[in-house]
Amino acid sequence: MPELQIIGLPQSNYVWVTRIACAEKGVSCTLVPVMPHTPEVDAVHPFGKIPALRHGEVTLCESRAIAFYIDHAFDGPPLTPRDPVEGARAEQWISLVNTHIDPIAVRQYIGAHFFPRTPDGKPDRARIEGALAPLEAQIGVLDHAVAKTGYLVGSAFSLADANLMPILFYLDKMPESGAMLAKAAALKAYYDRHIARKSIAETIPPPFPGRSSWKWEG
Ligand SMILES: N[C@@H](CCC(=O)N[C@@H](CS)C(=O)NCC(=O)O)C(=O)O
Repeated sequence: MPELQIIGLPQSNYVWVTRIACAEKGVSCTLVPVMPHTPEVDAVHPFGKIPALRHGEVTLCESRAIAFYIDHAFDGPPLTPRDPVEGARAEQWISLVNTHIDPIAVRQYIGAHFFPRTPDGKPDRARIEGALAPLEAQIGVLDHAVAKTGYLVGSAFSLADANLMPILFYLDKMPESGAMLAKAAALKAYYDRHIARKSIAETIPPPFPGRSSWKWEG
């Protein structure tokens, strides 16, 4: 069996999802920790984004497509329900998180903390302040979504949860969003329970180079 490579920095929430998918399926993978727009990535992704996958002759990009391949090419528990309605609900949540929550939570809010592009390198307060109201509304939506069963879909862990957890990990670490999460009782309980799940706990990325921990120190 050829080696399955996940190509991209482990701190990327989308790379992390694909590593959780491998762990859930019991598929061993080798991480190739490279930045976006490097030759390894550009060889697979037409726009140079991470993650990319290489497995023998198979190359793929886009986290959802990579997770589909991992789910269907290997034995092990299904990553999304095979029931059409429940499966569609999982896809619905993956899409909602990727198209609504990731742009505000990761690209705008977390990006403004970690990659501010300000002259002094300090967090970009304008971008942070601009994200707070939509972020609070989104946390409210997620809090409501997981309140009943403790999962985004049905009553079992699925790729929908795997896709959200890396974002919650970062929101938990940042000051404003950490306070919002602490107040959202159902979502906080959901986060605390699933962050201890083996597939997630074992794939938590190391802090960014130059930082000693994920604790936010400004
Ligand atoms: N839709 C893509 C998004 C991937 C993505 O945005 N990756 C980020 C890192 S988390 C990236 O490569 N950013 C570099 C860029 O946008 O140029 C997926 O699901 O894989």
